[in-house]
Amino acid sequence: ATPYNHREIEQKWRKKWETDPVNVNDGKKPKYYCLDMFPYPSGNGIHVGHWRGYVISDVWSRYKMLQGYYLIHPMGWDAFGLPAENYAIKMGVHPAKSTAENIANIKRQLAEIAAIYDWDREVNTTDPEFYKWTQWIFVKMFKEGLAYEKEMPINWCPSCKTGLANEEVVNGKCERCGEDVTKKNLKQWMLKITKYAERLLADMDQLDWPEKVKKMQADWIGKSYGAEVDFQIKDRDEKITVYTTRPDTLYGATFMVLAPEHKLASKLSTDETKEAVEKYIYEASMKSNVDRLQDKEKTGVFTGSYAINPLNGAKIPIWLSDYVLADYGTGAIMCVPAHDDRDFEFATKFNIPIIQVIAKDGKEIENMTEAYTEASGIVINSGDWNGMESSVLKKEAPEMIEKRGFGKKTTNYKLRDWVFSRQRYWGEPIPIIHCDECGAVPVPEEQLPLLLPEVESYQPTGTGESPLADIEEWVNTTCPVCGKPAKRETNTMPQWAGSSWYFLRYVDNKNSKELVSKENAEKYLPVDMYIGGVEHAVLHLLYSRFYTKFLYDIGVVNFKEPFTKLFNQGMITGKNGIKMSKSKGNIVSPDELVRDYGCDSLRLYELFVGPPELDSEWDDRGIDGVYRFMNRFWNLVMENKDKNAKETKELVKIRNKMIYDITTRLEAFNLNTVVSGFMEYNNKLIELSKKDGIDIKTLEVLAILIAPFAPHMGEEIWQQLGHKNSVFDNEWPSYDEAAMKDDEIEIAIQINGKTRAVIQVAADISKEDAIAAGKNAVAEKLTGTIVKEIYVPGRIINIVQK
Ligand code: ANZ
Ligand code: ZN
Repeated sequence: ATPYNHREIEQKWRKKWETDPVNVNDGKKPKYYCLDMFPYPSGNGIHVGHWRGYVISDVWSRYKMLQGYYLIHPMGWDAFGLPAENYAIKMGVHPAKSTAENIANIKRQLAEIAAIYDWDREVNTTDPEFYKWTQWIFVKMFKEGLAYEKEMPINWCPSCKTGLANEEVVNGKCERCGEDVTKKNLKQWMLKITKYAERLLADMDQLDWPEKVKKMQADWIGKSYGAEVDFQIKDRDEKITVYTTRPDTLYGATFMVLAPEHKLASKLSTDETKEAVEKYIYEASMKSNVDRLQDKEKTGVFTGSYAINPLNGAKIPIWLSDYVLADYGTGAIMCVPAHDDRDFEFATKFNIPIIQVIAKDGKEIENMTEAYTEASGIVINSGDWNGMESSVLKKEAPEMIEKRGFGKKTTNYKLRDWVFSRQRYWGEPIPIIHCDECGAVPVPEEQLPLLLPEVESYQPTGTGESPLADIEEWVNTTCPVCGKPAKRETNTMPQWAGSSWYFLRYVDNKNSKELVSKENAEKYLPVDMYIGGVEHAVLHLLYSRFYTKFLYDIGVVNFKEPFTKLFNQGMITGKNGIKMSKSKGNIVSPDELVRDYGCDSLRLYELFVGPPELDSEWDDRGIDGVYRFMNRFWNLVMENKDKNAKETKELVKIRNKMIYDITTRLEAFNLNTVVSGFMEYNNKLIELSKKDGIDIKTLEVLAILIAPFAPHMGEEIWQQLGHKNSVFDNEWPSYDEAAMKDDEIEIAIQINGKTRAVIQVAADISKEDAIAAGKNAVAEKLTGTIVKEIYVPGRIINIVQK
């Protein structure tokens, strides 16, 4: 028989698919939209790690095609952003040029995966025909009051010289470059994502997403229930309102802390404290939020003023400390050191009394060495609340406080509005014109796209203005409302702007009149399956949901959630779990592997390396095993295709079992075990083939089952079996559970030659399994030492004991 020649076979089918696409829309099939997170076209190209996600989504797509769907499986480019710009600065190449080159290169690399992308649908976020709609959405948001300008201290990356969204600050560092993030006071464009906080939280119920990601989003949105409580300031007219999730601990409040930015912060100082208070306020203004919340020693300053606990009239000192954030809750807290770790630390450091108000079994702790933070316990030292269960009181207290007139029940969200301006060149210009008379006026919709102009220097200025500010003839314009001289906004949008809605554009990418037509949106959206890395859990995945909800609200789409199902693949790492990167020099390129083993083998190996949701270490040598399997698989088909073997009962059984195993593992996304399943069944079939040969039906099923995983192999053996059409014209095979059942036989279990039991076992049971089952059946009679075990296959087990 002809040996397996991956190069010849793969080239042949690649050509054939070009002229004869297998994914056709006949207008009758239901659609299935399987989406990859689109790549950033970096100069490094793609490595075996990137392949993994693309292979997973392609396997899933082809499986859906075999189930009778018309596939939407597009690809595009998330091409605005810092890396291209940084490259431009270094090399003096226009970002548009380097981006185009990188795209061409990656497109060539992607072709090697043989993924069934529909390149007719391609989008590129830097294409004016695309970003016209990115700007259009912004204008719509502006008109709806969701895009607004605000001057405030924002996260600032001194290295990238731009402002950042909260989501882009990871452990106090810039998500892009790793530099420590500082603060800068800037006038910013903001998107009011907070208006959607409740919906973003509630609608997660509908999503078939990994629980981990849902939890990350829920935590980021951070809804909490509690109360606002008013404390009178002693000897003054003003009150301070605090936000607390633990109103049940109100009797234990022994001090109060205000954020240094609180509007009363400096007013509360006295002659003696004034200097220290001012100094403290200034120092806090220089730190970022993350810095302030990180675990390090608490700092603070006493203001000199006191507040009155509204419940018991106790006089408690008011402090300032930067562990209280200005923009959360009310920017002021009541502090209960006995039951909150941060307050405990603070009280211990500054010698403030600690009053326990919740106790396990009602027993007060003599010398507290740490806060008692458990959610349950008996209330003590709390007047008429004494004796209550604290978890009950926690729920009831907000209402009680509201009734008694010194506060109210509230909920809070951690989510903040989205800082949307970037002081960089390579992004979508924000389509706003500033007019002295009319204020901020949007560029009229019919004038979009507002093109990104050419500049002489891409260098970020670091002044808080983007390089666009230097182009006078661009900046100076006229006001679309009053016609007087006006100036263009010079900030650009963040990297996330285009990726927040690109998936909508794929289904109508040439539409010059609408972002997406109603008809296409209804027919092809939303995304059924989204596949990508988990690193975007609170960035891209949250922003996309927000954009989709907004577009739903203004009637552009008729669904509220963009991605029905989400799968996050784990990373492929180098040796010892180290991330693949150019700087570490451990990048494995797919090129030689494809050349030596073929695309199909590499696809299988990408799945075989480990459970797809986990990180897996790459080892080139493993692909040998997969390649051997491919050869054996090929040979099995070649040796049997012309034999016309009979379809025996055994073959029917193994075929059904195989369909069952492959299908259920695939449905469960256990893709590595799908590959090992192929290997096992291949071995079994090779055994059977020696006996009776393999019938055509079983060989055909093999071709169809392997097709989503190794599409060239699938097509070739389908053709070798005498078919003229594509293997993908088939339906995914179904299994017959009745036919899967093993035949059972009876085996007599003897001890010293005497039958003691009869057991039912599978007809093809192994010797070891049979003896184990037999011993188990007569266990209580095996009291001596076993000296011998005799197995008469399929009939008797005789155990000899002394
Ligand atoms: C009293 C108390 C007693 C508190 C206790 C906790 C435990 P989440 O769940 O995150 O919403 N807090 C309120 N506003 C704050 C701010 N701007 N900066 C820092 N901390 C703030 O947490 C709410 C709790 O965090 C509130 O409840 C408040 O401390 C604190 F045994 O009030 B608590
Ligand atoms: Zn005007």
